[in-house]
Amino acid sequence: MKTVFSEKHKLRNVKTELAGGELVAPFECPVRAEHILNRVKDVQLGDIIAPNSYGLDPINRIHDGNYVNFLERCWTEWQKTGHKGEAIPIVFPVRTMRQKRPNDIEGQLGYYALGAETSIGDGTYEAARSAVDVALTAQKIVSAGERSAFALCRPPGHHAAADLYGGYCFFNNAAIAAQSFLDEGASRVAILDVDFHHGNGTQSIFYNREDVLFLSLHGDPVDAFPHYLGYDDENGAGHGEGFTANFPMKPGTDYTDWQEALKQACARISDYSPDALVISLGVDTFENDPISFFKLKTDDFKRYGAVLASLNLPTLFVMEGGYAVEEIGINAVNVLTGFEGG
Ligand code: Q9C
Ligand code: ZN
Repeated sequence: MKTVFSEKHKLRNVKTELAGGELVAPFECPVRAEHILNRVKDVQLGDIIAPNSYGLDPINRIHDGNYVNFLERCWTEWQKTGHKGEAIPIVFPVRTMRQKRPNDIEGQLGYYALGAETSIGDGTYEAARSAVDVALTAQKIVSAGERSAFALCRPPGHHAAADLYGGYCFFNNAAIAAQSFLDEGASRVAILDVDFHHGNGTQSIFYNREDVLFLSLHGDPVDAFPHYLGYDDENGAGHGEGFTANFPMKPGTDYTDWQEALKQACARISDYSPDALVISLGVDTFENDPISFFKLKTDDFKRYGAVLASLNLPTLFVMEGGYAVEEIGINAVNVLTGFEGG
C-alpha cells in the first residue's frame, strides 16, 4: 500500500491547547505524524510519496467559501490586534444568540469554532491545506485502480463541518476525498469513521445525502467529545434518511464489544454496495490513549484491518486522531498491515 505524506504537516505546530482550565502542550502534535511515517518505513508498507497540489476547488465542494477565507487570514488578523497568545475563541453564537458573522476577529473565531481547544497559529492554514492535498493524492491512487492507499493526513479532519473548525480539525480531508470519488464518476461512497470521537463534521456534511453512507463508531456523546452529536437516533434526513448510522459506546468498551459494532457497520456497507470506501482512521480507541476511554489493544488494530479488507472494496485510509504518541505508529500501521493480510 502506498502512503502519501507531506512534510508541511510540521507547519501546524501551535504551542497551546486549552484543556482542564490550563494552556497545555497540544495532544495533536507533529511527532504523531513522524512516528506513523517511521512505522510505515519499518514494516516496508510500500512507497511513500509527496502530494500533488489540487488547489481550492475540491475544498470548495465541501466547505463554505467565507469559512475558507477566514482560515486563510485568521492568524494575520489576530496578530494585528496585538494579542500575545495564539488565536483561541472565547465567545460563541449559542442558544438565544444571532447566527450572524461579525466583523471583528474574536467574533469570527467563535462564529466558526465548535470549541476552544484548537488554537490557530502561524502555519496552521498551510498545514491544513497540505493535509487536503495528501488525502486527494491518495484518493486518486485508489480511483486509478489500486486496492488501497494511506493518506497520512495531519492535521486531522473529521470534526470539521462545512463552516466549522475544532477538535484539532480545519478541513474535512475524508469528506473532500469522498466528494472527489463522486466527482470522478463514483455513484456511491461509504465513509466508516473508526476514530474514538464521533465524526460530527463528516456526518453534518453528508446528512441530507444518499450518495454518501456515513457510519461512525465512537465514545457515547453523553460521555465524550464532541458532546453534542453522535447519538444512535441520528440516521440522516430528507434524501439522506437512512444513510447515516451511529454506534455510540460506553466507557471501558473493549474489542469484543467494539467489533460487534464494526460487524454491524460492515453489513450496512455491504448492503449499500459503494464504489469506494473511505476509512476515517483514528487510533485513539487504544487502551492507553490519554484523552479517550475505549480499551483496544495493539493486536486488535491488526484484527480489524483484516475485517475491513473482507469488505473487498477500493479503500482509502485517511489518518484522523490518536494521542498515545509512542504507540501511534504501530497501532495505525497495524490496521494497514492487517488489511493487507500481514
Ligand atoms: N482534555 C480528534 O481525535 N477534546 N480530535 C480533548 C482533552 C478534543 C479529538 C479533551 C478532542 C478532539 C481528531
Ligand atoms: Zn479522535
